[in-house]
Amino acid sequence: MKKLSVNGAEIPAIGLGTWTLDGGTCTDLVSHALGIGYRHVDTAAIYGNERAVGEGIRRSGVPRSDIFLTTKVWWTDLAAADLKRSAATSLERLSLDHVDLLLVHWPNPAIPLAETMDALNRVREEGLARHIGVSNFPSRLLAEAVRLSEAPLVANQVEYHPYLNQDKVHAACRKNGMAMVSYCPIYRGGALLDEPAVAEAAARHGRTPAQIVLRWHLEQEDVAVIPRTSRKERLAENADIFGFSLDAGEMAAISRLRSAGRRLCDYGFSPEWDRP
Ligand code: 1BO
Repeated sequence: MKKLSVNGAEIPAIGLGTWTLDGGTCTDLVSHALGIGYRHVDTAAIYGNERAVGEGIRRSGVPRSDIFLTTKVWWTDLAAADLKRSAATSLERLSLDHVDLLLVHWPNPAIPLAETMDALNRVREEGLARHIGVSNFPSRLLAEAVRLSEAPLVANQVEYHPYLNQDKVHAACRKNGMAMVSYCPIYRGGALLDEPAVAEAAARHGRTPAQIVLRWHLEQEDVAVIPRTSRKERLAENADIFGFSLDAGEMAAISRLRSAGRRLCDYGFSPEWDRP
């Protein structure tokens, strides 16, 4: 499976997103995904499923060292002591001694970013995380986070799909040698998958519309995807996107959908987003 080499990290280009999965379903899906070849799993303290994810990893029998596991610190826990406690508690729940990537889940303007980045670096130094990064950081805040971090940041995980222009964030990630990891990569299905640019490419390649959209992500430099599904049969479909490619015309047609400017995840605590 393709990996992104970014600032010393090797991130499998496709991972399993686990947001909203929990309990036995989550354990089952993580274990099944790893069993069919996934090597990248994404969770977060706020998802409430770290125990289930850890159990899925153990149940899969896949060696821990073969798996790239990400978790995240919630935005209310970004003061130094809270961040350290959050990282340690995540590991307790996962029943693991380290994660591969620890992300600041959302920025928090009420807590100095310098304090947060310093604490993140200390947690990395102590071995709780092999790599560090951020999530939901617009380009201006990403530049600030990079400047404040001793260790290179390896990823910024953001909402990204053909309905949302993330050129500025993508350029900022590339400038700093980082991956951009797309969550909600297929816009939770629905309307996007019926768009003619997507449906026509699907018919031409004999692929599903979801595979076309996931391939659209991977055609872009240093972009990884973490589609979430609660259906086992979809796991194999989502990962089977390496045997074909989209040409420039297909990429452009799908990318034109970004004029819609639709965002799924926007909250009272969201930062000021980049404008296209
Ligand atoms: C509120 C969670 C967004 C994706 O991790």
